[in-house]
Amino acid sequence: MSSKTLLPLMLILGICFADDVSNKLFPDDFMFGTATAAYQVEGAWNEDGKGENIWDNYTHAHPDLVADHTNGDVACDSYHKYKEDVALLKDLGVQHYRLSISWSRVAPTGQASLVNQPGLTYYRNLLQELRDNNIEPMVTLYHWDLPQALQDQGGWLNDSIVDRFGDYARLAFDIFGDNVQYWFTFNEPKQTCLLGYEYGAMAPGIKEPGISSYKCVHNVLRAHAKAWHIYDEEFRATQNGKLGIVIDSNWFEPGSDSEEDQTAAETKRQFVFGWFANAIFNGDYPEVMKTRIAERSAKEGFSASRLPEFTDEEIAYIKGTHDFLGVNFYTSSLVNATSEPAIDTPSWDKDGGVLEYVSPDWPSSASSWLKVTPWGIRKQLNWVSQTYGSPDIVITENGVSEDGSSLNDTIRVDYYRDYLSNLRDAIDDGVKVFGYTAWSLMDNFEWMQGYSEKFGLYSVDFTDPDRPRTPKASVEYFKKIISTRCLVDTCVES
Ligand code: GBH
Repeated sequence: MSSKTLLPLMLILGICFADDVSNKLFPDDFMFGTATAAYQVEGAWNEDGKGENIWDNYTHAHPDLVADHTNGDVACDSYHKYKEDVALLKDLGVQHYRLSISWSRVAPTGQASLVNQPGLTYYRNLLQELRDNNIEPMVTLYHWDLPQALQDQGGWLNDSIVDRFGDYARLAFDIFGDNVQYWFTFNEPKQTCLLGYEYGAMAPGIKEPGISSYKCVHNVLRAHAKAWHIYDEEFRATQNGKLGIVIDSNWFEPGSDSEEDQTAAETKRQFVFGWFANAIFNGDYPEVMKTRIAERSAKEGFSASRLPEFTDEEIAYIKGTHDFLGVNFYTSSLVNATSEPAIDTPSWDKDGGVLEYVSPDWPSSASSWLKVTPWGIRKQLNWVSQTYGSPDIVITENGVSEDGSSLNDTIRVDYYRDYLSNLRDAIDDGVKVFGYTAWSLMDNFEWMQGYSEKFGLYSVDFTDPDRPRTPKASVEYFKKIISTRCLVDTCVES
């Protein structure tokens, strides 16, 4: 093609695609980072005194349930390669790194008075290495890997776990807090309780729909509040950090403009996001959850609502237990009103009572659940901001999967560009979002999908005992975004 025909073509393509991307600079103090989680990257599952956790137990007992029959025994071997990981972060130029602490590595049975020194040393070293490289750690206390000994006592269904978690949080603040300014109690508690106790689709694999997931969340919220108060009363004055929770949700877009579908979408948002956020910001479960679950429980013949109640004292204790908010955002769904589900066996889905689906027009990824909907992050951020009084928000996870067939991961480059562009628009909308965390630094153990779905900026060779990391094309792009604070070739001041 001659340059005469090529140039207009490039201009047209440029207008169609590039112009949609924000050309506004990100604020100077905006934080870019990447994330991982302990069980997904560390490996060393039984080394140096680490205790067994529910993911060790579940994957060893049921290899058939994991897509490629793998587990996190070795994973990315970050337990031994953490200095290399920090070097990658340094090279990316990130402001922060989000990691999680493996509870059973620091307290093998879950009981904080029985610590495992090498486990404490590992995280102290990792946090120091980050500090030495000017990378701000964001630390999650619980990214799904409960000590098995606590699961054997009922896990999140046993009320005593609230104190166990509080003790563990205190230990973490005490030992690591001098190096941590951003704490998260729980990562995606919805997944802990729905996949773990409602659908039985993840560890610990309990399937008691409509009952145990509510009980699980009840204790998770109490445990979150306990950790926040411990931090507030015992550590804030000296450590001066912030503590929040990470909530995940799709953006729920009404399937039509009808009043019914708009209400249905809002109901779904409350059942997913409000379940946690309404409690933490306002002290209690959303009205629509309380009403619907009480009504359905009565019709099902329960003498009380399947949704547990907080006492007035608990409401006062839980309300306001946030210094900021972590939001994991990946994708969107459409929601329509539908006829009331039949009264038979209870479930969280029937309690919500709406119809959720995706548009066939939305581009796919390597994960069945993840459709590429960049516009959704702007809507989600605006909704969260408006619903919960304009909190400080950090996107704690956002990313997309591919199958690992090419290091030229254009799907990820486009995904980051388009989602970040919408995030930049949300800043103009007035949302106080101060950071963005790409999931993930590197390919890792993607839970029930094993190593088959790749979310990493870096590829990891899981057949090589050294687990070498290789940059994908998205590394160059993410570096450029971080160094220029700009998504396109040239940006304007905001
Ligand atoms: C996050 O979960 C997690 O925090 C992180 O650990 C994980 O690696 C990352 O996202 C990528 O998945 O297969 O249809 O049963 C995001 C929420 C919960 C979405 C589990 C996928 C399984 C849906 N994920 N869910 S399905």
